[in-house]
Amino acid sequence: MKEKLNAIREAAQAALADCADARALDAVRVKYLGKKGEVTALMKNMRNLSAEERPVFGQMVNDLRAAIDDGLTAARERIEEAALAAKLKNETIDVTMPGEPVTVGRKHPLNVVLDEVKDIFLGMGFSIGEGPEVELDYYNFEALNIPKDHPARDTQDTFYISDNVVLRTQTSPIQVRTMEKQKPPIRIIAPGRVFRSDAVDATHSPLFHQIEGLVVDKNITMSDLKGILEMFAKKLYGEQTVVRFRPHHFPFTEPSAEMDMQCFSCKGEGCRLCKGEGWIEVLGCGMVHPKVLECCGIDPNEYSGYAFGIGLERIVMGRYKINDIRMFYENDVRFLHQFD
Ligand code: 2NL
Repeated sequence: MKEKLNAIREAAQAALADCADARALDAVRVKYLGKKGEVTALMKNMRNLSAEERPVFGQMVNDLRAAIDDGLTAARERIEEAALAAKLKNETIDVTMPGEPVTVGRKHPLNVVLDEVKDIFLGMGFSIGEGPEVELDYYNFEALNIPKDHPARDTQDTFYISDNVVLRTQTSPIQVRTMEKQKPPIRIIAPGRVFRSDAVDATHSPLFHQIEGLVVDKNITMSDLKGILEMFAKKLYGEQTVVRFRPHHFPFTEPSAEMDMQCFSCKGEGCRLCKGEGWIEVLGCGMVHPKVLECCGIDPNEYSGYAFGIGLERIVMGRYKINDIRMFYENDVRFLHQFD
């Protein structure tokens, strides 16, 4: 009998040693200690024994049961420890490994220059105006002394939403709205997107950016305009910058002019960069037309003002030697990553 018990004990211990997981462990428990298990069966056999043998045998079976139970506990602990060790090994973090590289974006070249222009004018006491991109015909044209038959109103140039609603073709409507609401003194710049129904090529895009400026106060003259705009050019292009004003025509200013800067490459001699001109066009400007002031509820006999308009793309292309306007809108990172 004793031999049989020892054989069971050894077989159980061998089976436990082979267990690699909780399921195998439970199978061993069922095989020996379960309702139909081998140890349970031994207990059931006890009734065939004599009264003297019974307690002795009972003790031996109990000892066997306890031994297998201990074996189960020990095997469970071994399996859990091994699982934990494996988990820890897997999850070890090597803090000396290089990290995942993070791709950092850059400021768009249009914004690099726009922010500089804003800083320059903010520094000279201007504030920044905003307004809708979908605009009434009145604010885009009528109030700016652009009559119904003016070529700028041609459907070729303007995106019409309806008879009296357009996509703004310039940012002047921002300034018209400001003059309507606010009494002089007015000193604002109006940067923003503008839209023209142009065929796309290296220098034309149906969407581009303008920065307009407006100053209205008592006794504002052309010399104020020239002083501020020359100062602006020197701050943007450097103190050595030379500018000139050339007569021009805009329907919303009188007199009107264009400001050029002397070519920094040939100093006015004429070279490839300035296409032999010696000068590079920077902006258009003029004294606000009295009709425009009047339209906006400002008395032209009491107040005068000047205004100017800068094409952002054009000055950014000049600065970075970009020869195709489409580059700005294509979002090619090889292009975008070249500017700071
Ligand atoms: C250009 C020329 C210009 C203006 C814009 C303006 C606005 C108001 C009244 C009078 Cl509310 N004028 N704006 C004046 C002169 C020129 O832009 O070549 N822009 C790219």
